[in-house]
Amino acid sequence: MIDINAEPFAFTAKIDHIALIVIDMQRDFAEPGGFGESLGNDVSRITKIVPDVKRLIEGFRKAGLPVIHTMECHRPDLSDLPPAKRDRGNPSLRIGDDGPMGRILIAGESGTAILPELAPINDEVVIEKPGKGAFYATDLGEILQKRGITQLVFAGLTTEVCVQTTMREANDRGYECLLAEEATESYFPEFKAAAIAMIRAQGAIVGWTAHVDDILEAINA
Ligand code: C5J
Repeated sequence: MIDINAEPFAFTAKIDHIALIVIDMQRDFAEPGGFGESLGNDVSRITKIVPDVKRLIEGFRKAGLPVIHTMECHRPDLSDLPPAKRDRGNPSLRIGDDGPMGRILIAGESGTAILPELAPINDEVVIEKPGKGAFYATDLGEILQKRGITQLVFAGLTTEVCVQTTMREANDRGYECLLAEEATESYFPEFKAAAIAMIRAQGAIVGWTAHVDDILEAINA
């Protein structure tokens, strides 16, 4: 066991039971022409975290620790897309529509892919999820249980939507959750700050937050 410098207090990492989970680092959220931009967001903030996400992934790989990736996406026939999700708001492109990088957020389309710099390697688990949370309608829970994972380090997009939702799902299922601050981002800086504050408030009510350097130093010690 090793303590990671974290907020609101040290996170005691159990190195045999910890995994990194990288949430939705997909072209559709990070690149012009994708889903994120179709919702009116400025996507330029998102790509700035790629170097920090990359070094976190590489640190886990170097330490021989599991890296799990998630992708928000739907089946081509949209059978896993509730109308309430597809029809909400007034995006320029809806999920399933043809966009410049293929059909928006549809499994197998080039825009739905994970950014090439952060692509999964070898036998890393990739969870395709139709919801914001990675436990909903996926086999993530069984995979973690089988591998004896009880602690999750979180990175990815977006802090207050899919990252926070998955952290809350994980926390309720008994996982200890640590968010890597520089390796997550939102289209709205104030939402990122608020999500970080909410997560670690009230004695880590959802989980801990820590700097990438502190996490890497601990897992590579
Ligand atoms: C959103 C996500 N924001 N991955 N998805 O719709 O956070």
